[in-house]
Amino acid sequence: MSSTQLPFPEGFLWGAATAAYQIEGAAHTGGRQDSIWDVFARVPGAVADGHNGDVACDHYRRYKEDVALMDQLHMKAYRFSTSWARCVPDGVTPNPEGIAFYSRLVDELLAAGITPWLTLYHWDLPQALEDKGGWANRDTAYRFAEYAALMHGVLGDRVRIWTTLNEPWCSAFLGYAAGVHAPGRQDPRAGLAAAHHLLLGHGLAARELRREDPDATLGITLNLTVPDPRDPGSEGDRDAARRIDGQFNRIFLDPLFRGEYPADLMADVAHLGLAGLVQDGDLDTISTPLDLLGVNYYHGESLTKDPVDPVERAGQETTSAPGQADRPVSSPFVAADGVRSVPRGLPVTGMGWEVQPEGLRRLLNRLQAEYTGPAGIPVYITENGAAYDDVPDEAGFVDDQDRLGFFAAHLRAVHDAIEDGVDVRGYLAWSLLDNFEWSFGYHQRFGLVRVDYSTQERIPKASALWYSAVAASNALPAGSSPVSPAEPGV
Ligand code: GBH
Repeated sequence: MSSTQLPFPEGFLWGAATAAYQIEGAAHTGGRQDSIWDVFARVPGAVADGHNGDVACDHYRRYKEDVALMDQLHMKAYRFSTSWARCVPDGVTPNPEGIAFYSRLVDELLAAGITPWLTLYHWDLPQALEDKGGWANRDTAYRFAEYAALMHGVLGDRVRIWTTLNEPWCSAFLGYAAGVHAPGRQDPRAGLAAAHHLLLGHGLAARELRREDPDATLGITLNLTVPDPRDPGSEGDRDAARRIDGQFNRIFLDPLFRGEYPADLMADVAHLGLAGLVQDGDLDTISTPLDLLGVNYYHGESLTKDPVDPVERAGQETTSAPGQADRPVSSPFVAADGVRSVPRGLPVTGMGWEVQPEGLRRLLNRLQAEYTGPAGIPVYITENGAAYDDVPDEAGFVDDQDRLGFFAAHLRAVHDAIEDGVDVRGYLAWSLLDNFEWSFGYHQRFGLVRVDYSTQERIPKASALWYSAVAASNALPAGSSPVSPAEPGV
């Protein structure tokens, strides 16, 4: 290895991630019934151009080809999710045919020497459970623990890394408060109830899995942000950053790692009924010790309470997807009236999200200092990646230097964080394949591998070839640009 490379610690886990509804298709095959995303996708204006996951990447049928592709790309681990609506279509009765798909997938991965990393919930609640109130109903947490035990009973002999939820913030607040994700409800009280019941479901499932399988590696994945006040000298901006930190990060981190909701958050949301939902023992269940924290990082936020001036508003880009404009949505921030995120002039991805690798280094340092370090557990990056407007050549090859640069800069930030002393053990790129990007449908492409949706042909992009070489050598090549040193967070 040349001395100009930046090596990662031995055994660093390199891989890629996907989610069931985003890639599988076969939405009405093998006993699968509607999830909340199947139903939401039928709401006019909910998903760009009426796209849905009926076919997606047809991974349900092409999983062998996809595992072979991962193998060629030197992936050591594959993070996938199991579809609750496929495995327990009515929310109560197991569907052996649906579960058998994941058994075949896991066998295929193990035969290729790829570690399966299973996520139990990546947003596809059986619609039958939503009909009974979904995550706003406490019962859903108990159904989730039953589903976890069911899946473990079939796959626990072969799957050793079990993560419960992917990004409960999105499920709760984009799904139940903002209405931009399924089930499309717009009720701040329901958003908070969903957040608590997701945490409870996580805790009940973690306890159950721990009891059945003391040696399993258990965790959860959170999407975390780096909230900075636009003007650190402004009291209003500091309060804006504190509120967003509370409602995005600490609302999950504190119950999980400290067994309590943050006092300032509870004061902010006092009028919305969260305290009344928390029963004796819930926080003990929720803080069941874990073996790892999965972190999904995309970008941070610069926050202010200054009112928008009309000229600035006119120039602001919309973040809603094409085809969504006629469907009014609410804010995911339930007690942060007047708070807004302002662009900092950083480069942006195809989603309009700012590219902010130094935020990842700061986030990892903060977690080590305040949460995972004291708990003595490692962090894994379970998602990080970018959508760009890919332009394939005649052979379908995409020379995505923008995405490659995004990965390089963020991996450099991870490397820096490790040198700072943060215990980061792996990186799972989002995503293996172009796929169904939720409300944006198939318009936004996050894949290392291009998918031609008319032929289902898979063609690795330049970023995939680069990432594969990084994984094979366990090192970043020379010339990966440094990111600015860690600055104090809020
Ligand atoms: C992840 O979520 C998902 O896990 C994955 O399925 C998805 O495909 C991938 O990222 C790409 O989108 O403007 O204040 O409402 C993304 C997490 C959380 C990132 C919300 C953007 C905007 C916050 N997203 N965030 S706000």
